Amino acid sequence: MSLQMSVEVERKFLFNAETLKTLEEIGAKCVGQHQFHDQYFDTPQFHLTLSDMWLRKRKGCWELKCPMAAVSSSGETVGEPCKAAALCTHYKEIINLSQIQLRVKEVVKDVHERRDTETSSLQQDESWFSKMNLVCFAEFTTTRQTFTLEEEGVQIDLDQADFGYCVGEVEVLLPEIEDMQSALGKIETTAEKLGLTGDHRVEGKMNVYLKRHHPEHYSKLLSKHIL
Ligand code: V4E
Repeated sequence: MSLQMSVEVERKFLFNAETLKTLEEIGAKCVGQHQFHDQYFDTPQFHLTLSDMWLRKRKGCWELKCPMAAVSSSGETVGEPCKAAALCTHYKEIINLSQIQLRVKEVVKDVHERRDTETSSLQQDESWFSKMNLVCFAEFTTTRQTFTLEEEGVQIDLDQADFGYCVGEVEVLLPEIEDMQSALGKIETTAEKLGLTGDHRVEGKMNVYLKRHHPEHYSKLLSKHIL
């Protein structure tokens, strides 16, 4: 991803051996397979994730996913009447480190203010997150096969996490202001082409990881309807 800030709209799905055949039949192009290790960070009190903010380090780079205000650039509430909306998630993705630090600081304000008197620099090096009392709460490696469906402008990822969970996702990346409805339409069309039938959201890797490894954290997120 090259944009400093973008909106990721995606629908997760469960896949099997047939999915590869279907991808070929519908004209999806395989653009490669790669592996990455993710480390997710939060305070011990879960300030970030309980605000639905997901801070991670992937391939040496910081990334933050956070909720998007449900308001369009014209000030109207973004309507999401189609079935696709209920099955999709959309998050703002930030990869600029200063912007990430600002967002994190807003949420972890209490902790940060207490520690501000102790140190005042160190924003560029790796100690900024320990200063904000952030610790790694989840880490896993994913092997990802990526496809594109050019006529729909979507990316399709097939992920295998090293803790034994496989999940696919149909994804559209938008510059921030662009139309959510068109992204949902592209995802819905692709889902139909792939023959996806489920009418419930499919769990992501993090859901399954936390349920297995950190059930208390998982329950807190569930009770706030974040997962
Ligand atoms: C858990 C979570 C987030 C962390 C990242 O999740 P995900 O997009 O599943 O990871 P990945 O590896 O596919 O990232 P990518 O390479 O696509 O950038 S971000 C938002 N959530 C919450 C969440 C949710 N509540 N429900 C579902 C279905 N997914 C995620």
